[in-house]
Amino acid sequence: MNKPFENSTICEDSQLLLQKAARDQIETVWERHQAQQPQCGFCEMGLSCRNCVMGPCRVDPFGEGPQKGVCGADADIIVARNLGRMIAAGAASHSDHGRDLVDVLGEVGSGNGSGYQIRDPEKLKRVAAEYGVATDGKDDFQIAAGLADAMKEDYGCKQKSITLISRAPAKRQELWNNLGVTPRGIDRETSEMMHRTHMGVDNDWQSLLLHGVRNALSDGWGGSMIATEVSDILFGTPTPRATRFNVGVLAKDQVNIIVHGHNPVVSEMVLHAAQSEEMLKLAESKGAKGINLAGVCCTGNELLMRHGVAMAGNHLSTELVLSTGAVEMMLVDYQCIMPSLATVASCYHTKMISTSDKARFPGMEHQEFHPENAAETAMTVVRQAVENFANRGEAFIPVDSVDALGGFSVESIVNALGGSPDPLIDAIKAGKIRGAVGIVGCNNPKIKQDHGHVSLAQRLIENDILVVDTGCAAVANAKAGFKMTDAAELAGPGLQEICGALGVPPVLHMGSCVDNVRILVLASALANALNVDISDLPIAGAAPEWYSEKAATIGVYFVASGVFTVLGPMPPITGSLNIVNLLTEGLNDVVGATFAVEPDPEKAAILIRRHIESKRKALGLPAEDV
Ligand code: SF4
Ligand code: MSK
Repeated sequence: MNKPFENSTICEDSQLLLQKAARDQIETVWERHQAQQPQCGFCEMGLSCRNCVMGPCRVDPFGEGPQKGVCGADADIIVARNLGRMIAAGAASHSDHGRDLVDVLGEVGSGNGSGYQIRDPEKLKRVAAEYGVATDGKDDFQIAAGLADAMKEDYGCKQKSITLISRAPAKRQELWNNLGVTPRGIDRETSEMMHRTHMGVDNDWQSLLLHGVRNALSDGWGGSMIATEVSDILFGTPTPRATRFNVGVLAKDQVNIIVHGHNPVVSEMVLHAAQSEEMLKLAESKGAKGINLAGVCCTGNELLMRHGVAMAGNHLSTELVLSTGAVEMMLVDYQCIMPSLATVASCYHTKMISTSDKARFPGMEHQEFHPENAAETAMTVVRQAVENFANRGEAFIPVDSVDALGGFSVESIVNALGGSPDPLIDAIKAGKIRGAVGIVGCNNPKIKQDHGHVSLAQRLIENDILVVDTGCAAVANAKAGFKMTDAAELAGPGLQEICGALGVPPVLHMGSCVDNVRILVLASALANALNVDISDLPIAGAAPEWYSEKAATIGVYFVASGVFTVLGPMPPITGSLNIVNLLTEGLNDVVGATFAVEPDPEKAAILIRRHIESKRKALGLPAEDV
């Protein structure tokens, strides 16, 4: 007999909590997705436009109705403009997150960042040197102030190109220069995309897409890379550490606080407050055995990477975590936070707190965090959470958590390899590891929760392909048990041997969504060591369950950096065959990599294995037929 909700999710905790949510009459993302059926076919194909009020317009894909919008834009132009705006929104989101961190770095440098510190002074100096910021005779605070100013320049348009693009292999930089897609300023490229897609500006679909590449690169090698580097400087560069996953990380006898969103600026402070003597004593006085801070989505991944904080779930689990009735407070910052959460929380005792001026939610209490008040505000909200413990009704925590290892920054991977990428390269050359794949991105109710991530990861590791992952994919693979060191038993013999020798699992957690840039840096290190371009490496990317505009941008900067990338859900481009052909074939001649779209993870695994073996062959390494 089928288990209830097994068509919605492969996760036992989600299946059991969906039953509980149904009993409690909680509406979830799956029901709302069902209620939207059938979704608009014009929009799914990218063929609708509402960029001006002569419209909205749509182009008939069957050739019977209108073939042009009121302004005369055809299917190619409309699809390209829509995709361009999607990339711009994704780049703006991650890069604005990066800017918030740069602001905190600047405040710390000028002595106003109460509670924030420089946790990785060595990285501060290393990145400062890349930016040409003088460090001799200066203390960490002066260097931080100088680096923050230099990074702010990257957001504007005073330079010819953004600074960290120099981390890419020389051949890749040259290719970007020749194509005219080297990003000039982070904000500039996003702003220019909005300009180009205004009615009557850029009406050449190829030129629009080329700017989409430049815009995405401004995020991948700009805003997101700054976000990751500054997070490491302020909060520490991750090192491997033990942690736990799934809704079983909630504690029946403790105050449970969940952090949700993306920016560690808030969650780091909440963690410190939750660990303070004062709050622990208060919790004890209220009959709780402690304060249990756990995460969902990427702000949770940030804390996991640096502190081993446990993760209760990924994107599609966020409502279900609340339906346990065991959460005293959920604090949110921004991105991927469903507006429905406050409604779900209102059915239980859970307090919902929004913390960012730029992300407000109906039904949530707003407690704004700024560098100068963050430490104090964190204590205030944690106190409220502890006081709310007395209001908890019956809690339903239906599963035990799964153990895992997280915290694989590029630095910690290189350390695990003994200080250089050479052992990894030797293992790839010898064929013990066939190649490496980054599995990234979200959940999407169009795909059974975690099925895409987990099935793909399983097929890859059993074929000796090392998997690195981030974001909600990383949570999915950890829930499935792939991040325990003994998960190496699930890998093929070559990967198993390497994992055993290094004491690492076959799937390495590299962090949050902005941390996809760690994968770019690792790929560059491998390419430089082999004296080839990234597009020559036996590597690939996959976003099996993506939903977000940010994921679209990540996909474009991966491909533009030379990484073949397989998407699960189809992006809204099928209204233009020209654009489908360019993205899935033509880009190979332009950037040496393409997209593929394959929702079935078994077939996606075959596509990726074929690609990896073809790259091995081209490098003169032993290759197999797939
Ligand atoms: Fe219609 Fe053109 Fe306006 Fe778009 S920009 S809504 S296609 S008139
Ligand atoms: S949180 S962008 S659902 S990975 Fe980064 Fe998850 Fe995707 Fe949000």
